[in-house]
Amino acid sequence: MATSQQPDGQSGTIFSAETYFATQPPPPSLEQDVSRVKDFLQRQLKDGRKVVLVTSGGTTVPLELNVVRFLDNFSAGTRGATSAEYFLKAGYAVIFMHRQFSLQPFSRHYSHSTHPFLDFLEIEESSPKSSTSGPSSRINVRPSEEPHLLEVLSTYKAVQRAGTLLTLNFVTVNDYLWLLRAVSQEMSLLGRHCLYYLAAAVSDFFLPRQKMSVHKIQSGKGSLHIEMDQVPKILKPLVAEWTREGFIVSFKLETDPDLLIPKACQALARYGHQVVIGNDLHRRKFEVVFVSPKASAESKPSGYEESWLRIDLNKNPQKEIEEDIVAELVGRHERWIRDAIVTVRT
Ligand code: 9Z3
Repeated sequence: MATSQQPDGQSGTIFSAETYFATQPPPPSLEQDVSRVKDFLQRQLKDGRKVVLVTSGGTTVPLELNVVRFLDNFSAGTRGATSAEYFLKAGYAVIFMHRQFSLQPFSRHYSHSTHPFLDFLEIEESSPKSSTSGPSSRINVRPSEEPHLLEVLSTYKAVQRAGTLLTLNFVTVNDYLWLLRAVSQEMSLLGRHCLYYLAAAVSDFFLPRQKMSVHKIQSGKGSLHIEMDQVPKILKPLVAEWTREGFIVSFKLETDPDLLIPKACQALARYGHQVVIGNDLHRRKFEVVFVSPKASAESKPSGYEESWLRIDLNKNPQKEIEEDIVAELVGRHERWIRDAIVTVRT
């Protein structure tokens, strides 16, 4: 553990991933989750499917052990849940690791806030004569909603039958880190046939268990001062140690558009993974940028290239940018697998 004065005047402890996992406790459900992941991966391996880990939603940072207050990261889970559906459609098996209660594949179409399902159900009252036995009323789906519901429901049922979607939950940044490490270590079994799609919005700061108040922090002493420590840069061990050959895609969220490309390049230079998808908070639904190392003969990349993906929501309001993001990544992942075969043969 190192104490540092950071460039923006912040001070605090910087945990290495190793120190982090040696000092912070695993979530109670970890063992059970890992055993579900193992079973799932064995099945996919047998069926010869590629597997993608999609992380989705924001992490929390609890301020108390008996948690009443917490810091949260922005994310509804739309990016992750929508992308998971397109990966399933492209033939991938999906481990969907998401923040509890954030959006999920399929049910996202009927979110309680944007499209509450009770609003498209209708009650059909039967006539008193016919109600001698059984319930006197029936529930019908409003006809205008039926085609879409039928499409979503039949895809959902087909995915359930095929057993190609595994859902895991996290709440805190600590749950997220432990789970990400465990799942990626298991997935490394698949070599190049796995893809990591890290869309969750992960806190950069946390409060170590050792510094947390046991009970609810009391008011009455004026302002509240909390010093948080920096969350270890988890992409580093993910790329270098936990996943042997997986194709790793991380997301970079910024609100200052000038920072998007430099920050994406910085992440690639630091961690050496395959793609950073940059998105601006307010433009993320219709514009993203893929930043990746430029191909070169040597093992070190000779700079980075950017490619913008935009959709026109005025022309096609139903279009989801995740459809094009996933199509692009499926192509890149395929080339990544093919390149390895060529390298081994030559
Ligand atoms: C993203 O940038 C996601 O695309 C969004 C999706 C969170 C913007 P919604 O769920 O939003 O559709 O509402 N995710 C990554 C955010 C993040 O925390 N990135 C870290 C960073 O920017 C690196 S891992 O430093």
